[in-house]
Amino acid sequence: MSETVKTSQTLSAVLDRILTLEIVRVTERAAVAAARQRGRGDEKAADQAAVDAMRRELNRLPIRGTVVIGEGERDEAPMLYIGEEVGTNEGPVVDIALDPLEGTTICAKDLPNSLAVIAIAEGGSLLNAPDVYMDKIAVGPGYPAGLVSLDASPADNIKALAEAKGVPIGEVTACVLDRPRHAAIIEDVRAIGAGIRLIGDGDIAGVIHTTDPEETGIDIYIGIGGAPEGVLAAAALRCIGGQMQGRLILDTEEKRERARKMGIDDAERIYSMEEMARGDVLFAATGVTDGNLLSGVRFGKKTIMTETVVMRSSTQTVRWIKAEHRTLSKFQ
Ligand code: VTB
Repeated sequence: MSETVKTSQTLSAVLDRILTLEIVRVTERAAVAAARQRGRGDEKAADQAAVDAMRRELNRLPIRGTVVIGEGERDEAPMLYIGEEVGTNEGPVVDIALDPLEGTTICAKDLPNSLAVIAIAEGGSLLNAPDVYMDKIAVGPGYPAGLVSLDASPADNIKALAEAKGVPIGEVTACVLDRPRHAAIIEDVRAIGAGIRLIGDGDIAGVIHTTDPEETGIDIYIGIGGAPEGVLAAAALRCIGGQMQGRLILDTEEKRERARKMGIDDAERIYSMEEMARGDVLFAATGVTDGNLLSGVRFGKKTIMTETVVMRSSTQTVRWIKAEHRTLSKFQ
């Protein structure tokens, strides 16, 4: 058996047996810290609390991890910046994509679907994307490959989806971030009679929601959001199934230069879900505020309750973990 095979088997075993539970702790802690700031109107305080907690927990994991999607590029983020090394420095070499508080504004206003999110994959297998915008399209599992494409118009994508699903166009709902930049998409989609769920923030949740339309009422995600959130969403979809494409918006020389430094030379390239998150990927998200798929953190008299989904691409196992935490000192 060659060294490489041995290493990847070891990594696989570690991802499965150890990290699946370990990463739940990481998102749980971040979610609880953020939830203490829920509804306080202070986005920065909520984000900082989540970052501190996530970093503390990550540094206890038996990994040699590099943050490839993080709080920002080194000069703008003091903690969990892109390139920061985390973990105990023993164990497998892994790439980490994280968003300790996805939807800081949602959390500050205590609106639905803010999450603490992380993805872990073998070193070198997550797209190193700069913190720019990304054009995204995503649908859930069960459709023929290549059904939707960033090269097609939103209307054509929705028509194709309605046909594949076997429903009238009027029964399709697209999730779109509520931003002026999406006026044309919104018009295009409404003109053919489909519905739009406008969300204020939180497009990782928006993408994940396409995987369970019966529960969420969302069939397709379309529009421009953060590139880091795009890679995290791709990691999640790799585990649950579905299709996604992303294209970085590198519309200035400065952005193209930042991308080049991360190894991206083709500014127009469309990335498939598999190109954004390759190999065996673990993904976990804990609800901070209540949402369609996950309840938010609940503070009881003697317990703190959290709800987390943790999944793995190679086995497509999706675990829902409702936890009652009684050692509250751990969450101080
Ligand atoms: C999205 C969304 C995030 O940023 O990526 C969005 O998922 C895009 O940026 O929750 P703008 O807010 O600049 O439009 C967030 O809303 C915040 O990070």
